[in-house]
Amino acid sequence: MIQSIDIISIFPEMFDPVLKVSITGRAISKGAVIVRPHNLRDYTTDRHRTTDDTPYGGGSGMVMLLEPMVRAVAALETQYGRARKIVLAPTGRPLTQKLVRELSKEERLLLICGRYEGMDERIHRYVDDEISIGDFVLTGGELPAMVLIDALARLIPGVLHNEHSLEDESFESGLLEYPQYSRPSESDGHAVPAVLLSGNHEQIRRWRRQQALIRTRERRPDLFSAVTLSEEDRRLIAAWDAEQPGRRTMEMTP
Ligand code: 9D3
Repeated sequence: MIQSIDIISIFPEMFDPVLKVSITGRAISKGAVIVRPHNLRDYTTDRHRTTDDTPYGGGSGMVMLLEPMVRAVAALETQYGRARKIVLAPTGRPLTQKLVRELSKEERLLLICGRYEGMDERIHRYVDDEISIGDFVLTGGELPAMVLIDALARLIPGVLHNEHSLEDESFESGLLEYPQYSRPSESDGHAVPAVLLSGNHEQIRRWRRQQALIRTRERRPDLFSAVTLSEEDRRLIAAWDAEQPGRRTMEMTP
């Protein structure tokens, strides 16, 4: 269970608003988790408090200096105890719910955020993992660190009003969620699917399973190909396909 998360960044104040509000803020104010952002500049030793320099071999941009990072890591582990040390970087392993669950079992995390074009490769001698939040380019590791903290905070028991953990398991089982509706039952000519108002819970369960399957096939073929379909799943998919106008069956193919 996570006790504390330390963060090393040149913009520690970026974390303040996020730590105050929402689920993360609630987890922190309840004392469920302690989050401490630290300024990398406090671990520099030169007069200008330098945290970056030009890359050996040339090229554009700047590279985060190794030494301030290493000093910060050492100081924080001495002060607060051993932590699982994670560097946020676009070259890291993709963040998944499975990895979030694994990290949620640690007592302490130490997150290292980079800026500029990247970090000195030797940082890997001092850290346990390198994590990315997806294949898009941000300006630094601060937002990815906040994404990770948010995902971890909602797994702390008592942080969410209703425990989502079982639903999460179903996401981990590999399907997107079914569509949801609330009041009104009709809006601007768009009605809520009648089955959801029927009170027939077995039919509702089947409809939701069918929608989850169809959506996943349409939007996330990568997830869909990894799912093991039950006999019922196959029937629900076949029934959906048969209902769709403009379908082409084998018989129609010349
Ligand atoms: C020219 C190569 N660039 C990588 C595509 C260099 C580079 C750009 C931006 C290196 C670091 C960054 C800042 N991004 C992060 O630190 C980062 C990140 C991201 O940009 N996307 C997804 N996950 C993450 S985790 C850290």
